[in-house]
Amino acid sequence: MRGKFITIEGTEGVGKTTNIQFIQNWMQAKKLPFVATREPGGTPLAEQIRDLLLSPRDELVCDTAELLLMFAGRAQHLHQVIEPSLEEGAWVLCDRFTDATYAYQGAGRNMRDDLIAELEMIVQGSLRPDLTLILDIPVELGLKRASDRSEPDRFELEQTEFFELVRNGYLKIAEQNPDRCVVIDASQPLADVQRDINIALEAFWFSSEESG
Ligand code: T5A
Repeated sequence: MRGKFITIEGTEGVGKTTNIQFIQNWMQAKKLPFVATREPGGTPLAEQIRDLLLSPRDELVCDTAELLLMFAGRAQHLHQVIEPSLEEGAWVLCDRFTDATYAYQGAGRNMRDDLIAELEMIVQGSLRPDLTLILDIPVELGLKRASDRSEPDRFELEQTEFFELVRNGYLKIAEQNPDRCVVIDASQPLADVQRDINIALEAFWFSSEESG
């Protein structure tokens, strides 16, 4: 049976990396075969593209170049990791996917959604995540957590207003896709965030089992 595709999303410092380990533990407890991966990245080529995208640089990266690099890495990642894993019956847990493109390049950089949708169709066809956990947090708190943890990457150098647009972009995606998206209040203490993630995973598991 084909595996399930779960993505985890949110603005900077929202706690994706921290909670991915928790979700992996949940999958292990369910004895599910799974692959944990990330975007941008997930293959050697796509990781090189990630470095190009995240390294701070003097040259201003134009929006179209940024968008196309995101999808170039995604095409390789899908071809080499995501599709074959799902096909073999493994669950795929991905730290960010195309919702990040709608949120960052679409809402954040003001690129047209129909243009992103066209690239999405070319690169993914009909593939979409089965479940998306959107960790939501006030922008300032997320940026504070991210800056306490490490040096800023090229995106983290953006102004607060940019991340407000990104956050609203994610909330709009959640509103438009209630069947697959669950918004989690990530400003709570970690134990409470993980309790809510567990509830979402169990509900998804139950409905997957029901539908066979
Ligand atoms: N991007 C990506 C696009 O623009 N378009 C796209 O299509 C894609 C795929 C990728 C960048 O690329 C952009 C978006 C991003 O800017 P990334 O590394 O995936 O970069 O994203 P980041 O948000 O930068 O990821 P981070 O690793 O910085 O943040 P996380 O993983 O969300 O946060 P995490 O888990 O490292 O937590 C941050 C700190 O907070 C603490 C943790 O211990 C850690 O110190 N923390 C908590 N503290 C208190 N209470 C809680 N509940 C906490 N949860 C975590």
